[in-house]
Amino acid sequence: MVSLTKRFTKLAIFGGLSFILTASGLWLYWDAIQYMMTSGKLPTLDFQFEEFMSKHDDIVDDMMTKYDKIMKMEVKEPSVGNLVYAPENLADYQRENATLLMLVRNKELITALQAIETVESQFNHKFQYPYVFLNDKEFTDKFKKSITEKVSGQVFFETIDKESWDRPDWIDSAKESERIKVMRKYNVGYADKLSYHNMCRYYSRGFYNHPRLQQFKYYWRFEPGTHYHTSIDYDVFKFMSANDKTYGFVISLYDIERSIETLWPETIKFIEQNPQFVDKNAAWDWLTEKKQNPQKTRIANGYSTCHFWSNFEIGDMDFFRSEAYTKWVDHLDATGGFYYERWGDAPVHSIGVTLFQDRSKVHWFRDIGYYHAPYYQCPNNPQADGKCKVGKFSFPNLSDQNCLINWIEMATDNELNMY
Ligand SMILES: Nc1nc2c(ncn2[C@@H]2O[C@H](COP(=O)(O)OP(=O)(O)OP(=O)(O)O)[C@@H](O)[C@H]2O)c(=O)[nH]1
Ligand SMILES: *[C@@H]1O[C@H](CO)[C@@H](O)[C@H](O)[C@H]1NC(C)=O
Ligand SMILES: *[C@@H]1O[C@H](CO)[C@@H](O)[C@H](O)[C@H]1NC(C)=O
Ligand SMILES: [Mg+2]
Repeated sequence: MVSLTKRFTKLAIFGGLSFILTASGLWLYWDAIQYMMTSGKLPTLDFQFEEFMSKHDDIVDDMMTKYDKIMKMEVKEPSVGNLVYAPENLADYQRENATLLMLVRNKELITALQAIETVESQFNHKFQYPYVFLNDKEFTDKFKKSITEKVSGQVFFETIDKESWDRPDWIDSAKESERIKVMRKYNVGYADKLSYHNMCRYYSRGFYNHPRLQQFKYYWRFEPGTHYHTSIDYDVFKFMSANDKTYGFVISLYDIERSIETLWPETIKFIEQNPQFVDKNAAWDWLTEKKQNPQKTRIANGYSTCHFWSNFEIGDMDFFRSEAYTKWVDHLDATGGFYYERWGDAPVHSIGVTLFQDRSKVHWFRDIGYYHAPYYQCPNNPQADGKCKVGKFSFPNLSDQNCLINWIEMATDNELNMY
């Protein structure tokens, strides 16, 4: 249906004014009917107008041109003047209160080892931060032994208690299966996989209170199968601390709008009841942007769906433990949205860190080369391993998923001066 719409619109541009009116009229009509049928609501004129006016392909081209230009500029490391480099003598090194963190299944041993190898060789052998591995099941001896042999720092293997991991009993299973059916119809990835819902919920509102993680302030989350393309010679945790950052990311994407239809309305409900938690420098414009993918913003009921991809993130868990974030995610959880929809931890983190604190606390690690299928961040960094093409983002058909430029243009005053 989308391609039919697109074709109509394209034809119209070449076919003269009368055809433009017919085709766009049809488009609005068609889209509005679909929207009403699936949501049971009337479409808002505001979004209809935005979609009518937006020239999707031109906007995407423009964004990718800007992206390419920025990624091709040479960067090495943040130009803050307070970086701490790898010590000569690790025995005396005063580390930040931080850990590397991976939630992982026993069967992911091989891909976990690959990820550890790049984290070790690009960063951690120089600093030897500890690792925490979390699992909802017991780790096997084989898993623990293989991992322990690969890491330079101290290592903890921890099990997650069922209370924090499992789907709560009060979730209405009839409603859940009904909603899963709808999401499947819209191809929402992992909609019918319970463990995935549990994982997203746990990464949204659980991990930072795990007894083992309570002893740490900062975490660097990483995932099996990911790759770090650049050598990182400064201590990223000390960078966060010295520069008053609470959240760092590399890739920023739009989300599957059908997975988070009520995340934003529930958030608005929460802040109407708790306005004191909203920071005066929250990233409103960024959160509600609707130019590049207006249909996403509409289906997500006002949230652009743009988020920081969380499979690599460096964060301050004391922020996640704060009253604002805690009360908000408890509110979210009580709606059942982690099961009736398929809320990801990435949009939850992203909304939290840009709404309840000054947006300047978020840092784009522009210097770090990174890959998690199917997306790259591949900067022009002399410290790169040369295994990704500078500026490469993904397959060209995924270019419209990139919203990093929104962050640079709408949410920060000085992002490009950080390097
Ligand atoms: N222990 C445990 N870890 C899980 C489970 N599901 C996911 N994970 C971990 O949670 C993280 C995110 O899961 P992924 O399956 O990579 O999710 P994703 O990145 O959205 O999807 P992919 O594109 O398939 O990588 C990874 O570190 C997984 O190893 C689970 O049921 N148990
Ligand atoms: C590390 O941070 C956590 C969370 O803020 C805190 O409870 C703990 O005492 C800190 N540890 C050290 C050694 O400072
Ligand atoms: C995008 O292109 C890649 C490779 O050309 C293909 O494998 C993938 O299925 C395409 N994805 C979509 C969403 O069209
Ligand atoms: Mg993954």
